[in-house]
Amino acid sequence: MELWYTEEHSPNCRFSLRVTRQLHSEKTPFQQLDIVATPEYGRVMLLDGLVMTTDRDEFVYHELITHVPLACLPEARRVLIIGGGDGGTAREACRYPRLETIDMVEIDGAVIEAARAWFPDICAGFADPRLNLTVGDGMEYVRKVAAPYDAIIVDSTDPVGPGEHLFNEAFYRDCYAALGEQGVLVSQGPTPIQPEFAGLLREQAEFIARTFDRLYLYLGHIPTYPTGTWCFLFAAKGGIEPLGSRTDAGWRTFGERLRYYNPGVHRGAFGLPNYVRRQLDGLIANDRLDIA
Ligand code: SPD
Repeated sequence: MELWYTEEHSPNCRFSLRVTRQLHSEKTPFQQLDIVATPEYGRVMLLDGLVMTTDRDEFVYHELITHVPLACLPEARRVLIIGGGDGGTAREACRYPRLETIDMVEIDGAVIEAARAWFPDICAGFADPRLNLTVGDGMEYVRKVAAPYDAIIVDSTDPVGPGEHLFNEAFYRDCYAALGEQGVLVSQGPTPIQPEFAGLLREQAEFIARTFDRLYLYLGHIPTYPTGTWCFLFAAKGGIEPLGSRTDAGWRTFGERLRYYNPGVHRGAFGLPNYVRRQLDGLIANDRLDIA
């Protein structure tokens, strides 16, 4: 008998993977956590039935959510990761020797433990002495934190369930306050191409645009996320420009080891299809970028 995992992307569209084994299943205090083995994408972590991480395509998401902001901040020393319990974003941040502090706040300790058990390569950064792992609510953490960060990376679940409050305006205001004079917040956003999510994306962009000095959007292709077209919101405090003349660096020392990110990907990710520009008309500053 064949076993299949199916995620409903819309009432009319489903995504399925053949499963060879269920490796882990747990109802945590926050969500349903499952890990399955699949021939197509390797091990897959599911939260509340939605794909979060797969062995085969996680590098796209984690490299994009981490290296795009950090390449724009050659002086960055302090980074905060909110969410990211599988460890992929921490792994990418730990590649930068210049980072002195990498704080990470994940609400669900069970996700961290499952990553340690089933995704040792993805969570390799957990062993880095600069990484301070806190199990707690990222929203509360950012409200109270004192020392400013250079970058805040919101590696959350979708805007339903335990990650919902990481998409509201009050949270973005606290993030703005928690950044230094020049800083960047990057948050993952929903797919722009599916009409069901268009309102959510526009609302998220409105909240950030009202709070930050400038908002940009960039795209990546993550096959196991709904539609495969995924977006990231890049919110600048001060004069940080995603394609500014100081966009650099640091990553060049380990660039050969990356699987997705490079300067061409960085520039290209900010070039948006017209339908996305229209959807976010008046909110994003991508048009000001020199990406001819
Ligand atoms: N619909 C899937 C969205 C998942 C975004 N976050 C993934 C976390 C991986 N570190």
